[in-house]
Amino acid sequence: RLSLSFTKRATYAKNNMAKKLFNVMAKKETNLCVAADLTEATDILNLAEQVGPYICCLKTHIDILQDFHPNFIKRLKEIAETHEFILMEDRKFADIGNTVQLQYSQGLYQISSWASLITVHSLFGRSILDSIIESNDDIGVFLIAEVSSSNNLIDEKYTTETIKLGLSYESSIAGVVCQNPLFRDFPGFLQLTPGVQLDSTKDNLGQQYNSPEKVIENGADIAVVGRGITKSADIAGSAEQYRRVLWDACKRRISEC
Ligand code: UP6
Repeated sequence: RLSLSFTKRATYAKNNMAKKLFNVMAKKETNLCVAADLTEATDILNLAEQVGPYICCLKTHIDILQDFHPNFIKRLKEIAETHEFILMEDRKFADIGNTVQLQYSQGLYQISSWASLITVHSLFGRSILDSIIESNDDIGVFLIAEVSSSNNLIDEKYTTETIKLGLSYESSIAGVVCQNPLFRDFPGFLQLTPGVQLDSTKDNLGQQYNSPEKVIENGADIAVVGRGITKSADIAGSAEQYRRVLWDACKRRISEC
């Protein structure tokens, strides 16, 4: 997986959204995903406009918005289309199938109607994936196998079983959220790694950061950068810099790129 180009890997992907993501990454030469962890709609839209040219994916936590309105989604989708990036809702679903189905497709946010990619905890097993697929079979799921926060409770068995679960749902799984190269032999899956920053190694609430080079070395195909970019005085300049550093590191890894 690690030495193949993203265009080649698109041909191995069984999930449509993973295919799309690989192709966007190759075309725009970026493996940057920005975490838009802002609480006002206009701030997220401004951020999306500024980082748009440099990202393959914009990741939201839609439930932190103070002023959510369906028009916000409409506008965000337009920006995503203009700049060719994909929307991921980092809802980290974790419940019984019936509840997840409701959380995914109902309520204020109607996530199933706009998010091309979502994150899901493997904790509840197969039923959580069945319930999501039943609501929408054109979704790309990122399963969480490892997390970046210090002293988390995930052990090796949980991580291994998560990968196994993912492999048994190949057509719905776009990839895995993790910190290490856990599935070297499956080039159709993407490794999404959060906890990335150039200037810091941690925050004061348990987040742990690695450098862009380090996460690419650890197998990341896409690196998630939040505050490293959103707190910068020059948002676009900072996104451009992260894109370049990540892509250069990735080019060194990919022999055919
Ligand atoms: N995230 C992590 N670690 C994980 C999984 N997800 O940080 O293991 C998410 C957070 C946040 C983003 O929910 O949206 O990635 C990281 O933001 P930061 O770069 O500002 O720390």
